[in-house]
Amino acid sequence: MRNSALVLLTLNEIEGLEALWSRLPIGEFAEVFAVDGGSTDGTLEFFAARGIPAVIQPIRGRGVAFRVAAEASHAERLVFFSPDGNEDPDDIVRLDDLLIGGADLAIARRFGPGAVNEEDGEVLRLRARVNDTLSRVANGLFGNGGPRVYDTINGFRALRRSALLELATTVKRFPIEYQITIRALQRGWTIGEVPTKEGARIGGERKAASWPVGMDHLKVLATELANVRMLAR
Ligand SMILES: Nc1nc2c(ncn2[C@@H]2O[C@H](COP(=O)(O)OP(=O)(O)O)[C@@H](O)[C@H]2O)c(=O)[nH]1
Ligand SMILES: [Mg+2]
Repeated sequence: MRNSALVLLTLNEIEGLEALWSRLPIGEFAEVFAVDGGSTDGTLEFFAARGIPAVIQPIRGRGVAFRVAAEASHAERLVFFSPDGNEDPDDIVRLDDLLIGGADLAIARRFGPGAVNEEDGEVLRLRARVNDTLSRVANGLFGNGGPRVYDTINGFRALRRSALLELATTVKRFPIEYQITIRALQRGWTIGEVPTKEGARIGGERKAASWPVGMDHLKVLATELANVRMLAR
């Protein structure tokens, strides 16, 4: 069995959970638990019925959830999975394998060769373009000319628990992943990516409204840049 934890991130995802549950590699992981942002749609009852512990966050937000997971787990590695339909359960084990193979951070990438994101085939692909631009900027500013990271933002990712703690992240909400990737790039960590096929949301509601979340990513970019300047002085 893997000395890793499969961490399920949920805020009202009952439809996705019901649809995906049989595809999750539960038996492979030493720990499986949920970090929940305050679900009221039966998500918590779903976990309870299956004996899956759910840690309820004191404050809402995915950034908080990442830190709560690191503190709740005893495993060496953490694989974060959000059961809303966007993420392909087949990639869960692949992400952990990248860490076992030596990567410090493993990301399921929705961009680059062999990958598919939710907006492929649409005309404007606005979200995809913003995502791609944010990734290019992060590589350019923090990558030190190292290998390109195609998807600096996707939440479907894995890293060692000690690494997450060491990064001392501060973001409370969505751009936690962007902060993690930027800090990993700055440190010259090995970042492995697996091409993924992003699926459509299965049910419930999206919590990441594009405009405010996009702005939050820019704020993270600004704070991380300011940190670099401060350290350089
Ligand atoms: N634990 C936890 N999960 C959250 C929170 N907010 C959103 N999520 C989960 O994070 C995943 C991604 O959220 P979503 O709204 O689909 O964002 P998008 O995929 O970027 O559009 C879903 O599984 C949500 O249920 C939160 O505050 N806490
Ligand atoms: Mg989603």
